[in-house]
Amino acid sequence: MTTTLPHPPHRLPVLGDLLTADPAKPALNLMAQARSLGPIFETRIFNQELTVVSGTDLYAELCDDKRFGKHIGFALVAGREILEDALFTAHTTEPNWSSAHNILMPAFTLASMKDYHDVMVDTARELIGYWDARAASGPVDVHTDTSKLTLETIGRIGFGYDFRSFSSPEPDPYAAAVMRTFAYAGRSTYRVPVHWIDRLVRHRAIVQNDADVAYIRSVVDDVIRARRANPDDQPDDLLALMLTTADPETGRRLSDENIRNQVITFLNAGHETTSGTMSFALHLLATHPDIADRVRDEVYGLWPAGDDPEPAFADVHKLKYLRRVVDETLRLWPIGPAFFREPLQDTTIGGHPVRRGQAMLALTLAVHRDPVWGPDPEAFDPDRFLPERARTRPPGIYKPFGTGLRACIGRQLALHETVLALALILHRYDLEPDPDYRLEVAEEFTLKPANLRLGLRRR
Ligand code: MNH
Repeated sequence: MTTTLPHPPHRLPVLGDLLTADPAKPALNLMAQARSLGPIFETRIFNQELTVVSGTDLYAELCDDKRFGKHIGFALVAGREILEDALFTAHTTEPNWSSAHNILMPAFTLASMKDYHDVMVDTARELIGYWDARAASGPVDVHTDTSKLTLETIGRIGFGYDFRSFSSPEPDPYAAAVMRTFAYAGRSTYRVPVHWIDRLVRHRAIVQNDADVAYIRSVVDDVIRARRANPDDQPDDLLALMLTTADPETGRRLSDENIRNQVITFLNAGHETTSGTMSFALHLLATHPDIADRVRDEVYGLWPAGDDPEPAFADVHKLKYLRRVVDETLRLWPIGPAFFREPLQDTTIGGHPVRRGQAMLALTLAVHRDPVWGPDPEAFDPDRFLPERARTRPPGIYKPFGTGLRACIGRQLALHETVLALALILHRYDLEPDPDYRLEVAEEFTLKPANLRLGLRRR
């Protein structure tokens, strides 16, 4: 049995692998290191050890909820300081995790998407109106604008909040604060282990973040207070669900403070991820015109060219090729490029002993590009997701939404919103890539295409 794992070269005392780490692009860097270090290796920055798993068999093993669970470490620690035991940052054993999970799950089923469909159509039309007014004067800033779309959608579905992203010239102060806290958490992957040095190094960022967090909390607290004051006048949204429902298993209710943290969690988790998916898909479609043409044929089959589409809920599920485009986009660019796991007991994985509770990373980004995907895993080929081709691959290697109990609760919502928006965009515009643009991927907790601009021509 092997007892020592490979680690990056040039390891130093105290600093560990700091020299070979890349705090700006942690997942991309770990994927590159995995190519030479193999399916399981170990990194250490200061005193923080992390076992990185990128081999397909070991990754599938790490996803077994009977032996491994979600680990709250690294960037999630920074998130937890703000969001405490809300869904994303809770330990699975905390009572608020299962209560919130039980209360909210019914709002995220495929059938529940019917309730959100009209809001999604409205917000997508707002994006298109916004682009109609701008496209003639040059390329649009894709990711900024898809993020406006997804923030509007989750703001309205989540707690009846309209950020006026498309109508107001200035970004909403709440939206701006959310963006900054997100970037802050993304930069907090590794911290200097000495508390006062850490505070000193990050002083300005910490002051700004504290102010942002206080502001975000006050906005949401005000909304909750207003709802409590008018209990009979609840719109049909996630906030109302949390305010009025008890956990069906235990009868527990969520506290107002916890509900506030859940709302903020949904705004964060539900917006940059979905917009990143849309942005990468638009980049891939713009650079693969043959695939964009196939999508357009499918879309025109539902809503003839020239018409103003009236998308029905069921239409979204008829767009099977477009759905494969989205699946393939999330294979190549899983917006959550990795997730943390920990052994529930001392155990071994691939013959290596691992201790209960130690930090392990399931490196989705690398697994999604493993040779098991076929001869050219880097190529954009939506038909990989044809059922007959999917059946030829081992199970458990495609996890853009995480795994098991702690998998993404918003998966159906994200997929419905993404397919719908892309369909309407391709119905309306030809995508004209900037010939000089080379895809540049930024990592701020999630992956996103940096500085992506696209020319849009009304069809
Ligand atoms: Mn989402 C968990 C990816 C959209 C709300 N999400 C996760 C995880 C991944 C993920 C990966 C698991 C993280 C971990 O194990 O630490 N999420 C995505 C992607 C998209 C996405 C790729 C879009 C595409 N997520 C959304 C949307 C919402 C949402 C939309 C809300 C409306 N996600 C969550 C929540 C969790 C989560 C809440 C935590 C669930 C839990 O642990 O119980």
